[in-house]
Amino acid sequence: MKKAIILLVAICSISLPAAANETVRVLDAWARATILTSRPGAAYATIESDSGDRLLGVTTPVADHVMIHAIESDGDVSRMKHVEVLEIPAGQRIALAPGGMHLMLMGLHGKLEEGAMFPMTLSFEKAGEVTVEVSVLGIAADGPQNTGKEAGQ
Ligand SMILES: [Cu+2]
Repeated sequence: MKKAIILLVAICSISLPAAANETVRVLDAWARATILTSRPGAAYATIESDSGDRLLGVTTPVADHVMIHAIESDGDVSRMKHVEVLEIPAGQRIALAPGGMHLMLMGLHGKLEEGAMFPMTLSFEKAGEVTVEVSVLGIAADGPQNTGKEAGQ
């Protein structure tokens, strides 16, 4: 009986989403719903790597191209800065979140509708390509834990 349970656990861990890779993990990928296709969309995720890696680029079928953006503040003014390569230090979690680093979806092919999902492929120097499913949350969402739907949000 115990053997059967162990086997079941083993099967379950194999069927985890494609985001699970031996060296790099891309967790909680989400995007904000968009109203206008003329404005870029923004996607977020948490990335971690056991041995350290570098994110070289991102693609998705829902947009022409994806840029890695950081926020740079200069006094009261904050502006977006294009990041060519995002370093993922070993054992650290890099959180892409509203108000900070994000993936800018340039040239959206259509509105990102709340509740929809779309694939996004992240290319890492060592781990190669990691494709994740991105959940589209509400336009006021701050993340998968705060979808902006709770009272008072
Ligand atoms: Cu941006």
